[in-house]
Amino acid sequence: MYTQPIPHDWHGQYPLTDLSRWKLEDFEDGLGDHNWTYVPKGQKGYKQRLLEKYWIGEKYQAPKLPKARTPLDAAKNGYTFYKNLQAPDGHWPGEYSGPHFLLPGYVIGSYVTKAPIKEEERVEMIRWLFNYAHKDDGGWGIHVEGKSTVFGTALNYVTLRLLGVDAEHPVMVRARATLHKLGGARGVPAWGKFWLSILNVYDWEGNNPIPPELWLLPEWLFVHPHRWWIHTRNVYIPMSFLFGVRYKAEENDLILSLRQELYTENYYSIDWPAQRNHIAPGDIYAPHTFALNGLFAILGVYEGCALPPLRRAGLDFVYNLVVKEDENTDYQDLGPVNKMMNLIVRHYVDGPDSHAFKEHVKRRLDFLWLGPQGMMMCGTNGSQLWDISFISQALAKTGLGDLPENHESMMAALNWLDRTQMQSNPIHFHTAYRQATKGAWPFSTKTQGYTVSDCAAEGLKAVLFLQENMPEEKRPIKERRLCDTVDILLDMQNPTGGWASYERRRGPMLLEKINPSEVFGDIMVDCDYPECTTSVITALSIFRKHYPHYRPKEIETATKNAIKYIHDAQDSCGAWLGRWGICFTYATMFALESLSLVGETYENSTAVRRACDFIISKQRADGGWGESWETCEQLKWIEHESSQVVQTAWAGLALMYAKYPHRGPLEKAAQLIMSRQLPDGSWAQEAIEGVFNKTVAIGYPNFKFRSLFGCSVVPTNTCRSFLEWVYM
Ligand code: LAN
Repeated sequence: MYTQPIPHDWHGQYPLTDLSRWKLEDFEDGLGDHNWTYVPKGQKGYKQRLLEKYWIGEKYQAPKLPKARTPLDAAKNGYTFYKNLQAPDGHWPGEYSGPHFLLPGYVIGSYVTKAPIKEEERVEMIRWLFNYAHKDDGGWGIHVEGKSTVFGTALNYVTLRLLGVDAEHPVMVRARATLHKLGGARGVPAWGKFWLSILNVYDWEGNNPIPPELWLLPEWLFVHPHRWWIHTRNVYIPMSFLFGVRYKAEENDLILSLRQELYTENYYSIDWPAQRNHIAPGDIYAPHTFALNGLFAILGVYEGCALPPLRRAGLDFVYNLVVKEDENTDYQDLGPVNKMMNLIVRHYVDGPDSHAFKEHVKRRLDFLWLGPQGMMMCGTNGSQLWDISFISQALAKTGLGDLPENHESMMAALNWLDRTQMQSNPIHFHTAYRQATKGAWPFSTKTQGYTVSDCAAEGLKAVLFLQENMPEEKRPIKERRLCDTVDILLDMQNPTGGWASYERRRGPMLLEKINPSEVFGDIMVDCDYPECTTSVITALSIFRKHYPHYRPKEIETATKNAIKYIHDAQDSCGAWLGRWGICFTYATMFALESLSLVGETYENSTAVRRACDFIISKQRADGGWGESWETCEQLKWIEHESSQVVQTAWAGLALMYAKYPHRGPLEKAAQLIMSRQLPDGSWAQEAIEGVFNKTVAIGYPNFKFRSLFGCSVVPTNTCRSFLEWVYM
């Protein structure tokens, strides 16, 4: 069915599509969805904008700017360039890639449901995977910078085969050899077992049970799935459905061949039940606990005698949750993993001609992004809100936003924020176990529509700053809507004083003992994070300055409790461990911002002093900081090979919040950032910046554009942006 052959001497070195024909769609609703489309040959060529050329990695022409002499000039130059990357609807599109287990879901899900993948998308996906095959062994890891694992290699090998790459292509031969060296696909971790079973190249008997009946347990039970972290439960909902019906693709030649290619032994002689707890040693991050093995043993016995009416009731229950999730998000779904699983469920139950399945097929595109190395599936449908809120704050606070040449751009950003705030709760609310959304902002788009505490907070800050000098009647976002944000934020605080990501904490930490993922750490409970907590309390405090009459007492108490949590969360090394960025540098910047709110500085606080001493001890001779993503996995500082512009800005901000008394380290940091600025005002992409679930690195390429601005501002207004402070 695929037309273009993949030459055996092509390893992704050059694109097989005409890159100048790719277009990033601008949708009229202005909600910031991302769709890359290919203008077919024969149709009049599309005149690509700098925006597309930049992200695809093609040559673009941007004026060379006068060399910056001061950091403020450098920031000005940075924004002059960055404005070119703003979409007409006001947001800044961008790549959001890194994990290596997302595209396999896209391709397997599309294959088994026969959802078409366009020819140009197909070859660009192949290019991406070829380019990211490890140079040393040809395999893939759990993310782009990780070592080869069975999880990454088996799934991406299969993906390439489904995309039409011949098993004897040299890239495949090499990848297969690595997979076999790692023991073959038998030891693939649980989520890999699941995807391979869907494709019918792994036996369902080799999977630990995921019965949908878990949802029929009484809700007050501490193990009830509605208490799990939203990403975990939303993945296990469709997973349990597909497990419950033992969904599998029909056998065909390719599937039969994959059964030979993936294993080191005869597929038909594998003892499948013995594989349930067999995981390749190099893949394991969260080993099965005694409790988990016990639970699986009980569920295994149950599986042998599951009562059909109960199974039916369980399946109905989770199917309804799938439908509600689809309808709440216009088939976008929470993230890329549950998206593709829900798509299969809807195909299976509702059929290929159903409205639901057709919408799913369309919405898949929102997750695809074309980068310099080819086309990948992103961690979410983008990081739209996250990026726009930080850049808006930085501009407003540096004063650059007030320059006449930036006015239009800032207004476009404000209008995008206006359209993106959620003004009602989900259609299916309590019955879908959802957190309220009225007043919040999501991480990406309004369509996806999930509240995230820190995104709501950063969105609020951005709006407060952008509307600061506007008379009330001119403000697109009126006071009531900002009060709604405050209501939701206050409501989401945990009794411990901190804030989690999507919801208030729903279950005990004990639930981590039954983390079944094997490859991710701490994914069962949405617990407190210094990053989220800081965003929320800084937002509340800025809000309070603007609207002092609205719930001042509650804001004060919430802040006090949050500060206590921040103190409790400090690591013995003096820094804070990051959960969403790398790693000590990231979270320490946030924690010190929190402490600055209550006047804790280097001079008067032991906690702050210890943190600063830690940060200073990691500054490198060139003035920069560089922390490896491996810190997040190993929970101890691991130096990156080189200093990083983005982390240097974070460390600089951390010191700035602390009112670190010596200027030297900050000056050196600013100089490093300036020295890496390119003549057109941009910065080159360096190492990956973000992380999740302890083991998966994910890129935030838009972060570098803010590196010189500093990204946060404390309400007392005493801290200015990094560059201003250093050169005051
Ligand atoms: C994100 C991205 C943003 C991130 C921050 C806002 C930065 C953070 O402060 C709170 C948590 C949040 C919203 C977050 C949670 C987990 C996400 C959604 C991701 C890291 C992006 C991708 C990841 C998601 C879980 C990927 C799909 C993989 C699974 C294991 C289901």
